[in-house]
Amino acid sequence: MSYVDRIIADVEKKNADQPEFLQAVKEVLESLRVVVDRDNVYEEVGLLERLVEPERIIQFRVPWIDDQNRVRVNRGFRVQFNSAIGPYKGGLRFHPSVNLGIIKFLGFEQIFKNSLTGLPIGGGKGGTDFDPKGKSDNEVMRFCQSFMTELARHIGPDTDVPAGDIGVGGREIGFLYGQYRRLTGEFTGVLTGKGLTWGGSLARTEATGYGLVYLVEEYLNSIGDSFKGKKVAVSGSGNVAIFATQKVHELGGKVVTMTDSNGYIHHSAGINLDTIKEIKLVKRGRLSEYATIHGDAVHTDAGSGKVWDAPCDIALPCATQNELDLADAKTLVQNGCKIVGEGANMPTTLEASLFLQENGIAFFPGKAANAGGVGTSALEMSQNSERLSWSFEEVDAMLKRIMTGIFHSIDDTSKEYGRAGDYILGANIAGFRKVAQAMLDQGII
Ligand code: NDP
Ligand code: 2IT
Repeated sequence: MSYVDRIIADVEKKNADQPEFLQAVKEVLESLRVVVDRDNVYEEVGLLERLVEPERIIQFRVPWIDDQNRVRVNRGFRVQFNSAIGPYKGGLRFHPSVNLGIIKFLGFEQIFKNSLTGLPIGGGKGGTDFDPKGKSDNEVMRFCQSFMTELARHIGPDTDVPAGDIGVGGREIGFLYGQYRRLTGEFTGVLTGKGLTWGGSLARTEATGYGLVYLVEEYLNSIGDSFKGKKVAVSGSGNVAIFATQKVHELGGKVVTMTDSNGYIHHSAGINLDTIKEIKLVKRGRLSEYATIHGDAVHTDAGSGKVWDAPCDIALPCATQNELDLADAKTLVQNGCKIVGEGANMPTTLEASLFLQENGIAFFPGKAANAGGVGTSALEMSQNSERLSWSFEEVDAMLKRIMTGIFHSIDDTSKEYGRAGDYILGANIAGFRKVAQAMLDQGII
């Protein structure tokens, strides 16, 4: 049995109840065969065994009191996966579906993503099964304060720096930061995605969506094309989806769809982002309201059809994991889609991503395509360390450099291994190399 097969079998045995984690590990290890099965050094130092086991898992109780004075209890997690190249870095997800397996998959992906940015950040992720939907601002504040009361003892500006993810935006980061500061008495860069008046970086809010579009644009430029005139299907209507849409529109493309957990809208005239921002960022409402404002847009309930049924040139899944399956991939190919760029983490199932690649679609995995968010978080850390803040234009230019750099790094790596255009392989190997070298250099720890 090869080294990779042995590790996959072992991970399957030990984590049978964590399907998303198994999916993420298998995808990465399949790509690494051509590296680790060629050189015994990795097996000799047990590198893969160490890579798939988090350095530390913290799980904790989060008690809080709701507006009816009832005691509620949620489960909190922080998975500190790998700190070989820098302090743990990765978001916090607040969503009822959160469990340890999901946080582990996200933390594992984060290791390679963070490495691809070229910046010194290790991989981590956290979250809770608390559902911010329908909660008052005061309930969210009390929850965040309780969550941080435990988390604070495990994080720090040089050890572990959390940020946002699904269900965690500027409001939540504010409440979390306030509680950290109150507990420790320190004003440090312990979180990213902070407000602009208290240490946040310009362009961090836009960074994930903008970065996704910068990477895809660099690919398009490399084949003599651009976003101009392209019809784009976007899923999600949160932070990543909104700013991806904004940048597509700036570059002359047209986004025609968006989704939330209740369904999707199709607006062939092009999505009106002002309306989306008002519904989603100001009112925290439902996407279906869009169709009551724009009479020529159609809303389809979840269960009655999927966003990937809409014909498009480029698909940008920006909502959540496994939202694009094999049947969707077949529909996309049939409808003439040419590019899929993952704004979300692992939105495409394994079978779907392989089908897309086999059918000539340029497929950009999330660990490369959505790395602009964490990359800009690392720029926020740099600004906090030097106690300066850079202009929007400076940060945006660095973000663009990071994303074009990632495109060329994964493209070159795919060619180096004789698999030109296999960006899954390119991203996994390019991300792995730097972390593996650091682990080799630092001994068996
Ligand atoms: P938000 O909470 O801002 O938005 C999430 C969007 O996805 C909402 O429209 C939400 O709909 C939808 N969604 C979430 N869960 C589900 C689900 N189970 N089924 C259907 N729809 C769902 O999150 P972000 O935009 O920040 O994150 C989106 C994705 O991007 C995630 O995969 C995240 O991990 C990834 N990502 C985020 C980064 C960031 O900087 N924020 C960086 C890199 C990746 P509804 O409102 O109905 O819940
Ligand atoms: O998945 C991700 O990369 C994020 N949610 C952003 C993490 C960060 O630390 O900015």
